[in-house]
Amino acid sequence: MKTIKTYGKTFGLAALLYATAFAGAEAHVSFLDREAKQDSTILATLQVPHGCDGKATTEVRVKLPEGFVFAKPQPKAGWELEVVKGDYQKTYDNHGDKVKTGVIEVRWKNGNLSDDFYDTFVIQGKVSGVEAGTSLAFPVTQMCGETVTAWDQVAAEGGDAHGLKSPAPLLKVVAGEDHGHDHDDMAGMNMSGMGAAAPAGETVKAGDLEISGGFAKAMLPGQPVGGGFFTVKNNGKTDDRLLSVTSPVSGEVQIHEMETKDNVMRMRQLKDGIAIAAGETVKLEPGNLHLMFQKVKSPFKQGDTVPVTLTFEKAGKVDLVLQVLSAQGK
Ligand SMILES: [Cu+2]
Repeated sequence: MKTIKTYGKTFGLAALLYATAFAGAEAHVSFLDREAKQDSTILATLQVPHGCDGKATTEVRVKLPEGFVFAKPQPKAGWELEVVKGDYQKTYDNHGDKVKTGVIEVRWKNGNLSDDFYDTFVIQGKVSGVEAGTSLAFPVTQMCGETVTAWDQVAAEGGDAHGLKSPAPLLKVVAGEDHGHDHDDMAGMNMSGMGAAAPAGETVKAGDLEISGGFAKAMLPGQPVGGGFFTVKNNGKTDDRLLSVTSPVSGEVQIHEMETKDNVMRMRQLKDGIAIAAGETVKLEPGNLHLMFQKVKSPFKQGDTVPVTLTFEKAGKVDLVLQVLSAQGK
């Protein structure tokens, strides 16, 4: 008898093999790479090896320690993202700018990670002002529906972390070899503060719609997700709607909305697309409405172009080319 379980549409053979390979390798929530150099910008990659007593993980919350600054979480397909901002205890220098506030907690919500599977959750950030030899603790709350596991235990000074039942993931800071420029020009940005005006890309007309200023942001190596933006003007007398977007360079393009309220930034997928009312102009821009390219085949580089096909309810399919700007969208 065959026993084949279906785990939802996105899982193929590769995912199953992946899960098998990692099963039992690590019981705790921990970092994939447990060391980070002083004053380096890193992708802190948390591994979630299992759910809660057989139940699927639905939410992962990570508190960021002092000394891990200018943080930016990586959005994940199938999860909503929530970012809490607050004050740092110290002031950090970001290329001459004094930075006192930033992301202090990241929450991936409303997902569904089966207990049988392994996944990673990534936060880019800079290790700053931390002495070599120090371990930074990132307390994690793993939720499986109503069941909550707190990975927040930290061994007392000099104590043994191995004896802890639910240790917080630790990142050990080691001496860096060079203190030169670590090209972290992507650090220090928050996810909403980079609303630079898009340079004029090509303008495309389709029926009553005029689409202009298309651009995408350069992606960092190892980041599988990219953002895309453009402006749509509806010159007509009928409402239209952007229904979906596809691109040959990405496995899936989602339409997202970002919103910041009470220092909490939320990002969610708009499954019904975006309304383009008669006579209105709708702008997709950083920190607001945007396209999110998932499963990108090779990271967008500045100077590249990204072809997309937009499907509108009334205007139909429209081809557009997005210019890839810097990671800041300038
Ligand atoms: Cu998004």
